[in-house]
Amino acid sequence: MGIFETLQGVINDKMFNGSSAKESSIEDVLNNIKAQVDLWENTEVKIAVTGQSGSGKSSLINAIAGSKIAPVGFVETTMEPKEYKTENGIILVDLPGCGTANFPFESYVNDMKLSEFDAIILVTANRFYEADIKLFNYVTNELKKPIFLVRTKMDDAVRDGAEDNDLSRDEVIEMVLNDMIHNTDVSDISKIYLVSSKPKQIAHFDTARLIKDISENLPNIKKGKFISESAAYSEDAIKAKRETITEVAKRYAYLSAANGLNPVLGVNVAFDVGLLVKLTQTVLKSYGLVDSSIADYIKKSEESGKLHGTIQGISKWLAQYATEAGIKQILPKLAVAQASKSFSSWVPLVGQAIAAGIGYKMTSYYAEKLINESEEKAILALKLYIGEQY
Ligand SMILES: Nc1nc2c(ncn2[C@@H]2O[C@H](COP(=O)(O)OP(=O)(O)O)[C@@H](O)[C@H]2O)c(=O)[nH]1
Ligand SMILES: [Mg+2]
Repeated sequence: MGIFETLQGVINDKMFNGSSAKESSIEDVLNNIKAQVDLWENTEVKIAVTGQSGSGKSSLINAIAGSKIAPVGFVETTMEPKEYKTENGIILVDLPGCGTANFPFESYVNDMKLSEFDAIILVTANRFYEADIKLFNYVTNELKKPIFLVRTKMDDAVRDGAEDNDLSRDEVIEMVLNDMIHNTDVSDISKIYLVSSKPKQIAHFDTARLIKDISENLPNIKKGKFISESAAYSEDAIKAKRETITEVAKRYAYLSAANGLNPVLGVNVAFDVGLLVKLTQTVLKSYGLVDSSIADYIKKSEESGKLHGTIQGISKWLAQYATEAGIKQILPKLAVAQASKSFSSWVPLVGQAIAAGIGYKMTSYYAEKLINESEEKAILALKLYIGEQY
C-alpha cells in the first residue's frame, strides 16, 4: 500500500471513529512525507559534457536543461570545468575536450573527476578522435558509467549535404552515422546520437532520445528527478513526466492540507498557500511552462504582437497560476466542482484531521487538474516552439 492510501486510511479512521488514538500515526505519515520532500529537493543529477570548444556543448547543455543556463558562442580560453545548474537539481558540467596537449587522456579521468558524475556526454561537431575513443572505452569498461556519443549541428550537416552534394536528409544521416561507426568502433548505432540544438530543428533529431536514455541509465530517484527536470522535445517525453510529477505534487498537496495555515475564502478549509504555490511552480516548471526557453518564446511571441489563439490561450491559462491570489481563487471553484457533497457531510466533524482530509482531497484534485492541464499546454507549447504549428 502506498503512502497516500495509508494516509487516507488514517484520515478515514479518524473521521469515522472520531478517536484521537491515531494522532501519532498521522504525525509519522507527515514526517515521512516531509522526509521524502527533502530527499527529492536535495537530489542532484550531475552530468559531464565534454568536447572541444565550439562543438556545441553550451547549446546542448541549454537544450537538456530547457533553459539558457550556459552562454553560447563564447570561445573558451580558460580551460577548466564549468558548472551550470538548473534551479531544480540538474548540474551540467562543461569540460574541456580530452586529448589536447593540456588534457592528455592519461590524466583526464582523474583531473576531471569523472568518477563523480552520474553520466558523461561526449560531444563533437565533426568526428571523434583517438583520445575520445579511449575515453569512451575507459568510462564504459573501467568506470562502468553511462557515456553517450553525441554529434551536434546536424542541421548544418543536412543543409550542407543538400547544397554541396545534392544529398537528401536521410542520405546525410546515413553518411554521418557510417562515418561515426567507422571512426569509433562503436557498432551499436543506438549509442550514437545525432542532434541539433536549434529550436526549430531540435525535435527532428535525437535530443529527446538522448534525454530519455540518460534518464534510463540513472538510479531510481535520480531518474525521476532527471525526467521531471529536463526538457521534453516530444509528446511522449512530456507524457513521461506525469508519474514522477504526480508523486511529487501529491506530497506538497498533502503537506499543504495538513499545515492548514490560511483559510481560503469560500472554502471552510485552511491550506498552506505557500506550499500550494510551491506545488504549482514545481509542476509548471517540470512541464517547461515557466522559466524555460519555451516559456520565453511564448512571452516573446505575445509581446511582439504575434498574438494568435493558441499562445493567448496558454498565456491566459498560465496567468491564473502566477500568483498566490490567483491560486486562492481557483480553490473555491474546485470545492464547488468536486468536494461539495462529501464536504457538507463532513462539516459537523470539524477537527484538524478532518480538515486535513478535506483539504487533502481538494489539494490533490487541484494537483491532478493542474497536471492534466499542464501536460496539454506543454504539448501545445512544444509544437509552437519547434514550429509545427502556427
Ligand atoms: N547550426 C547549429 N549551430 C550550433 C548548434 N549547436 C551549437 N551551434 C553553434 O555553434 C557555436 C558554438 O556553440 P556553443 O554551444 O557555444 O559551443 P561550445 O563552445 O562547445 O560551448 C555557436 O555559434 C552556436 O550557435 C547546432 O546544433 N546547430
Ligand atoms: Mg561553451
